Amino acid sequence: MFSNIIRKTAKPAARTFIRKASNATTKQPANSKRLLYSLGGFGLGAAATYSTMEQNNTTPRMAGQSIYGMLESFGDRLDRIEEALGVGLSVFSDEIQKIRAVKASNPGNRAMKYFDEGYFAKLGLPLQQVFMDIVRTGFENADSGLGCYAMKPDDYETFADFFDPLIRDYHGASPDAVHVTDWDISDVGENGVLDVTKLGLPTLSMRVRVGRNLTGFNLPGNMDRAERVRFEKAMLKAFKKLQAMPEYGGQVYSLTPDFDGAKNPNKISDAKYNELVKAHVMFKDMDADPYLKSAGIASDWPYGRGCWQSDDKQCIIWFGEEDQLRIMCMKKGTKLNEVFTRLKGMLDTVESIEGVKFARSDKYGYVTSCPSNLGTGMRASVHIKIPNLTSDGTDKKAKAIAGPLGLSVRGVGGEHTPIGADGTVDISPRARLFIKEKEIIGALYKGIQNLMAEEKK
Ligand code: ADP
Ligand code: DAR
Repeated sequence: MFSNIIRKTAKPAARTFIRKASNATTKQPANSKRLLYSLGGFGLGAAATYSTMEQNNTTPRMAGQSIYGMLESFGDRLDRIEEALGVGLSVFSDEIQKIRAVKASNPGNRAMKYFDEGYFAKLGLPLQQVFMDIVRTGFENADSGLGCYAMKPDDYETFADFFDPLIRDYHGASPDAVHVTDWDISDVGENGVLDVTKLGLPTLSMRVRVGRNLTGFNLPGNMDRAERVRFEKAMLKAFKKLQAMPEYGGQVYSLTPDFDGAKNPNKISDAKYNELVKAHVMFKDMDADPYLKSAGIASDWPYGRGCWQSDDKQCIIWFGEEDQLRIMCMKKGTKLNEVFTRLKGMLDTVESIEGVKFARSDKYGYVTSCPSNLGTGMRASVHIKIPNLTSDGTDKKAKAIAGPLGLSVRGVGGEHTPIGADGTVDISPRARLFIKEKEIIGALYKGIQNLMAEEKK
């Protein structure tokens, strides 16, 4: 009887309590659990005590001790049942059921594939709450390929038993691979020049972006509105430095309605926002991405979201998207190395600014929200017309050809968007981790060459 009462009344309260406790600390799972059950048990004990007092005409103290003692021993027995079953029957039983179902229905969903109930049961409540936040996108979106986003920069270490095999599976890496950072393209292409005119191609829209996250802040999935605004304010100092440099200058475009009631000097209108999205300068409202939404990355929209763009429009820094920062260079041209090298210069400038320290892992290089972006965080892309490979109006044939060439195909609006009516697609190397930056830009050039050979067949 009590188990049902506890489960029905204490369970939602428990979930709220754990979420708050796990954000506050991940250090005393046992204490939080005791506190959790005691709170739940105490509330019920008070109610049961009152009814017992009336029936037995006893003093509150006597009645309370007998009921409370009973609830406490019940809590201990529930713990032992959970341990015996090797899984938390308490506040996460609904999630565990969903995980079991997706694990069976979608074997390609790597977060579900690598979710181990015995491992989860041993984590303790606050870490279990963080871990559920990490994999929520996976059990809420069964078709996920990864199905997880880190919540804190050190999650890849904290939950290494889960993340490491998942990462090496996705990136096709050996158990002992370690990421190496190297931007030196002097031996790539023709002495570092990668000119698509050599491939018979005209001017293309070229873009190289990296995801970066600062130490000292949660990753976007775990930020609340206050932290998102605090992050934006911290980045304003960095943007100010860039604005003072002639080679950058630039303008901040912010979506944040206000700063705790104070006017936001960089706030833009909806019309300006839509104009910037259309120009591929700003990112789309993330609420439209179910994967990001499940992970909490789209929460508190539009607070703490926006971008800085240089005077010449070629350098852009997003803040508040899937990663805290997306730093990119984009221009129309034929030399891929130009956007690559300009980006490297901007990154060195940004990282030299006081207070800016990019989160890195010894094993995985630069830390990003999604394991797919770890390492370099780099996506190097071109918009290119392939009317033959898209003659059916879809990206199906193009993806079938590009996949084995190590290339991703996206739409003209980026991830999860359709291809252009004229057959324009966004092509980029898929690899981000256990590959050097210089190799990615070289792979883009080689990928374009191979894809165009298929297009001409
Ligand atoms: P990300 O590249 O950061 O992973 P998306 O794929 O959604 O995110 O792309 C973000 C925006 O950048 C979209 O508007 C997309 O069209 C634009 N974009 C990506 N590559 C290019 C490119 N080579 N030229 C112009 N715009 C691009
Ligand atoms: N749909 C998610 C996204 C993975 C890669 N794209 C990112 N990170 N924007 C998945 O797990 O498949």
